[in-house]
Amino acid sequence: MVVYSSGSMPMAHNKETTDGSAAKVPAIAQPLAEKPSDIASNIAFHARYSPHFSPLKFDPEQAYYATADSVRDLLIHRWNETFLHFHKVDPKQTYYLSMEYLQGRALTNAIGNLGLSGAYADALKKLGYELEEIAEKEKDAALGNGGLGRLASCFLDSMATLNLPAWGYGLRYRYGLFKQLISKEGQEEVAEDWLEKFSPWEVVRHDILYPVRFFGHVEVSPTGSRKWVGGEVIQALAYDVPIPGYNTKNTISLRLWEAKSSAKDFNLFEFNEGKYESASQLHSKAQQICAVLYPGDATEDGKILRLKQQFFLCSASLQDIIMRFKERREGNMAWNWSDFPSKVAVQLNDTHPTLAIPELMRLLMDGEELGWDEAWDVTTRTVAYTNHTVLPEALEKWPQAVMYKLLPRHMEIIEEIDKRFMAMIRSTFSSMESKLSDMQILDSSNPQKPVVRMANLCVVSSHKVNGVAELHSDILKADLFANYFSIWPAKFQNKTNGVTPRRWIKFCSPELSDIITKWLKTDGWITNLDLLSGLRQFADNDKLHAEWASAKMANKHRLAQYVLHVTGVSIDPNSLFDIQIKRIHEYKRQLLNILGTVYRYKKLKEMSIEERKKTTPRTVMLGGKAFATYTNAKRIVKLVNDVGSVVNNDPEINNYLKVIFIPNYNVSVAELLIPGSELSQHISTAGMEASGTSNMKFSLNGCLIIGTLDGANVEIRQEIGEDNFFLFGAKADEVAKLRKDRENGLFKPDPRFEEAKQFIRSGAFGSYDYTALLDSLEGNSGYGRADYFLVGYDFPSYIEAQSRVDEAYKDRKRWLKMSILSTAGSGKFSSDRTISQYANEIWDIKACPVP
Ligand code: F58
Repeated sequence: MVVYSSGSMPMAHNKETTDGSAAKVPAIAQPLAEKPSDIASNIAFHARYSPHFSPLKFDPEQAYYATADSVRDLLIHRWNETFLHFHKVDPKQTYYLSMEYLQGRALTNAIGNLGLSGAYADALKKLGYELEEIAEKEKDAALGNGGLGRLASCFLDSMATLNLPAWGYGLRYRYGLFKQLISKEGQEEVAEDWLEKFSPWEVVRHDILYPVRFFGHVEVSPTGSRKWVGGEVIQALAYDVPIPGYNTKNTISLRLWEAKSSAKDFNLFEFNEGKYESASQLHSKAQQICAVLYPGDATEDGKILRLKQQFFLCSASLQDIIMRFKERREGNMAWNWSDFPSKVAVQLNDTHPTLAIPELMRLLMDGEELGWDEAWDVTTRTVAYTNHTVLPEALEKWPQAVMYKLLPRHMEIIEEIDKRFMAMIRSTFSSMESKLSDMQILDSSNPQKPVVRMANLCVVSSHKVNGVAELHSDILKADLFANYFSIWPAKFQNKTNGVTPRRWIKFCSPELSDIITKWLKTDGWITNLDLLSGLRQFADNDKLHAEWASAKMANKHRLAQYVLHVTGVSIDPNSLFDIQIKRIHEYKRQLLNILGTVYRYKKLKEMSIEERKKTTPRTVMLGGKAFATYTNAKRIVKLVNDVGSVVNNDPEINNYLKVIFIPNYNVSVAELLIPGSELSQHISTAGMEASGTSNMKFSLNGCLIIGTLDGANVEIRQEIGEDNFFLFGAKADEVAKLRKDRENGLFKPDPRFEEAKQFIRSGAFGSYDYTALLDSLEGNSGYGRADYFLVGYDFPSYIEAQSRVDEAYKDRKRWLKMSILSTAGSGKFSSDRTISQYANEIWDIKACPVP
């Protein structure tokens, strides 16, 4: 521990005092420090003069905050330079609107991108600390739920790295995604408070404040112009998070909106009368908006709150975008609103920010006095939409009644968009008339529950619509949006997802990264991931094999320590590390994994000791959060834990099989798990996973994949080679017929599948009654039955693919070669590639590097 005494420099206790090193560090502000001694001084300065804790303390936590403050100095400098440069050049800019960002930790990433990891490690040593120990103190910023949120964060890293003029916009949720505790009952959720102390990475912009209205009514003036008035008005205040690019000065912003009420909304009179709640009503309404990510929406109030969140993001962001556009045109008499799309691109990350469309129309028409046609032209040339799911239950449909109540003017605009769209179809594509009811934005087919179909509004109003992997984009064109595709073929694109190689290999697996750099004789692959293909020529090289194996083993040891720490179970680093980490969902089929594992356990039990010795020892790890109200997902979590308790405590078997549920899976945990993995499971029912992105992270880290032909698996397999991918299962185009066959009683379950289910039903894994969960796999029809996700159909081919894995693992040379080829084939899956394609093919923006 290090403390500093008043009047002197930070002082080191214990071993540090013996050589007095920490005592020699003067506390001097050096915001642009890049040398270890200067950095140490700047950290010491922040520990003393930017205090967040009582004086005289310099525990790891204080050291973390002081270190973050020091890094922030340099980020703010670069941020200001970037902002000024963009202001001067005035390029077209992209605004990425997303309800989710899964940023994870920032410290290691920031100093890595700044090229200062070594200097910060040395500086902290002078203060008596190891960088890793300090970095551990940071809480994950988990303002998201899964792949969609993490994709947004990878995209920001790539936008900054590629020097693109771009901004992220989101909400500053007080409580991000819940923390998952695992007890005897299964998953429990507790609030994860990333702001409990504070975040050193955000800067509040007190000058960036916009009013956002809810409820109220529309007033029509004698000239016919319309204005939304009344209701409640909440203020949106900007908090900016710096996003440094890798190896560049460019540092862009993630702007997160916070909801606030103002002092005039506080009724002092009522408060003094003792009416405390009504006196601060608006204050508490404002607090609700950004309180939590995905508040429950079973009730009407819940729905209103979610819609408020969405509108809050859209309205504040668009007011900000318009303000910036106008500010840059000041003094220039010649500008026109039709120039807007040549300066502004708005990307909607799924349908959650759809309200940006009617809000932009409203701001242009009611605020800037444009006519409908002009406003529509500007809006449609500005907005583009990314779809991330084809699951019908995930396609947003808002009750029209709720929308009328909360956003009366926007509903008028949506009605008009719908009306004009239908008229256009009738006049221009009359053959499509029979399809109109599917294509309409307003769906009133159920008069009890008329809804607004947000995806339809997005497709009609965007100039580009994209899916996130080739297969998914094909399904959009052939199925979900087939009617629109037939009238607007040029509108539809594919943008296969990617991940940032900085966070997902360079920083999380430095050992493997160094080996790659050594063999490729360049670190250029970090920003040009295609260079990884250069590893192919060494795929059989024994020296590379030895180095590769030792880096993987070091990562496995690190992971084993972590598993011991969080679960108390010791795992064998010589066993095959098999990992499935993702949100728990029936379509992702964690149930298939655990049923396969149960089957493996049963077969091991039936073997003689000699036979067991010939098997491939495995450690099966699963992790992921189940949405709090998703009952079957929670049952799956419980089952994995129950199976683990039995298997891990079975002395006959636990040298050959361990089953671990990794609690509280998040970005930081993924950074430990992925580098230590050897096999990972991406086993969704074909056609249901839009892309997947962890598959890319695993493959990049030399982990082999067992998977279905779904989402980006298809492209990963193409890139790394069919021989290096353990494929099984039905194909996407077979799924509909298989479901039909089942309905007609034509499905014959494999006896191995029956055996695995029966083993669970027998009570082998404790007294919990799994009937309800297992019954979802039984029967040929009925809600929640008939195995909609085809677990039973795919089970035999899954078990067989797992046997191929076991055999391949026994051949160390073959396995290492496959592992190297996985990394070598991962070049395509850099988010730099994805973002370049968005920039060129959708946004039409160019790099704007700070000189
Ligand atoms: C994910 N969607 C897709 N949605 O499932 C995944 O295949 C894809 O790789 C990823 O997007 C990025 O494109 C996703 O994460 C959500 O989390 C929804 C948020 C709103 C509530 C329902 C889930």
